[in-house]
Amino acid sequence: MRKVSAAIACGLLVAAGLAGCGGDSGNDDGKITMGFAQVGAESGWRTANTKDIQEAAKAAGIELKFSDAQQKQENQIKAIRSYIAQKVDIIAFSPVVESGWDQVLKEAKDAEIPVILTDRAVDSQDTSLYETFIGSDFVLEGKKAGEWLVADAKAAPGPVNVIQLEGNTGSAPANDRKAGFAEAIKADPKIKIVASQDAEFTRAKGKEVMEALFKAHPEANVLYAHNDDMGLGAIEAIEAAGKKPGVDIKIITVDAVKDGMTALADGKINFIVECSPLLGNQLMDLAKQVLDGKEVPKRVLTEETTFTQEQAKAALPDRKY
Ligand code: GYE
Repeated sequence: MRKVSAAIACGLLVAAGLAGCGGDSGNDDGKITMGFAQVGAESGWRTANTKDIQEAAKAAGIELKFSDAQQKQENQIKAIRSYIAQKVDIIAFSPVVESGWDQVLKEAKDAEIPVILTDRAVDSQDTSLYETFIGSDFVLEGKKAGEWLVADAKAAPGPVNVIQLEGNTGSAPANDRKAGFAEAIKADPKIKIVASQDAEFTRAKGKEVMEALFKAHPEANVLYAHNDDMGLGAIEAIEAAGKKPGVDIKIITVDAVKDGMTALADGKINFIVECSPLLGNQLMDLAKQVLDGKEVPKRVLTEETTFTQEQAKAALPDRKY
């Protein structure tokens, strides 16, 4: 086990000209233990993210304690508390929702265990409660989705009526993808969101909610889903209603996991905004830097692109997740 305080003390000794802290400043057993509190296993994105984190920890020689919160904040808080009790060296987690973290983050801080936010943000005012936040710009993702629709709607003869399937209520990607999209579609008053509902980022809920919303809004001709999985579930509902996904109802999703990209290449989805789940290597690097007492940027952004149907066909053979 090692502590940041030890790393800092070591830094002071080096600054004072005293040698001998070794490469792994201040550790007692040389091994880093990371407690990772994952959101759940709700989507293809999440499965790829978990696998990537587990593989990256192994490659970096970091011992990983892993927990799955089944999309419940209380489970994640419990997991974090248990990592504190186990005196792990560092905690990383992907917060299910944005609010309600201050107390448990203070407990980690008091125990001198640094915290890295992966993938999703918290809304804590006190940013000293975590070292850094690594992940995507979800507002930008929503904007890219909306901008595609604005461009596509130029050719539309009549109203563009959108059903929106939202990710979990209160989660950073749901909040931000909704806001970015709303901002972008302001450019064309012809585009209206006729219904918008939480479908929990899962395929099953995507199908169920789309069934209900489409029944209530048969005038809908666009679906914007905050992730591929909800979009894929909705495709089943659209087909069951006797409509053609990608043609009668244009579909825009976020993530670009393999199943989503396959549906895009097959013409059932029209546009996907990429969100990369491959955060593992960067996370392990940041953890090592933090534990070595080095300054790390407060925000580390993931780079990502977008895919049309043609681009999906070209990218699919090399898609890793
Ligand atoms: O888009 C969705 C997953 O937080 C970026 O969570 C992540 C989102 C991702 O369930 O598929």
